[in-house]
Amino acid sequence: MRLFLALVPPPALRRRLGELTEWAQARCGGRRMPDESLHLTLAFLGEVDEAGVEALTTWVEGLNVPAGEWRLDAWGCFCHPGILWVGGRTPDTALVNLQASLWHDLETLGFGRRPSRFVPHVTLLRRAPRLETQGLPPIDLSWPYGRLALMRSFTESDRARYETLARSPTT
Ligand code: 2AM
Repeated sequence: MRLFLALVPPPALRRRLGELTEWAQARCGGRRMPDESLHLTLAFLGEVDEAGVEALTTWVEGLNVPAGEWRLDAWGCFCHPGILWVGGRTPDTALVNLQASLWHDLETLGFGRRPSRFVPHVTLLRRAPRLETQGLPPIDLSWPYGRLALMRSFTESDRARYETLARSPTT
């Protein structure tokens, strides 16, 4: 299974991000992320075998994720694949620390794909042909979090779909 660890937005923020996505798509084109798929990836694990899924599930279900609040105040893009995202203007220390601590545990569990850089972002559009972040409206949203999700990604009818396999306890 192709797995990743993510934060899932609370419902009100998900709706707001959905509105922004709709607005951005009208302007930039491309494929929008469905509201129910919006997330922040903290660790991408790639293909994991059955024993790995079991070990990750047990670990996530016992994980203590310190509560925090991520400020979303910037638009950004990965221009070549045409990805438009929202994220923070400055690196969020709590998220950077959380990502590092997750990778510390993951490496102990035998997962070794720690990326060389971490750009916390929420993808809103993919393959957007008219990608530009200039002129998009200012944003300033808050994302309170305290739980982590172990998620599986798969393709269905040429679309990426996500399924939650496990969640850390509420903090
Ligand atoms: P994206 O939103 O920037 O595409 C499931 O695919 C999640 O894992 C998405 O959030 C995706 O980021 C991220 N992802 C997919 N492939 C990845 C890779 N090779 N390295 C890091 N993150 C990846």
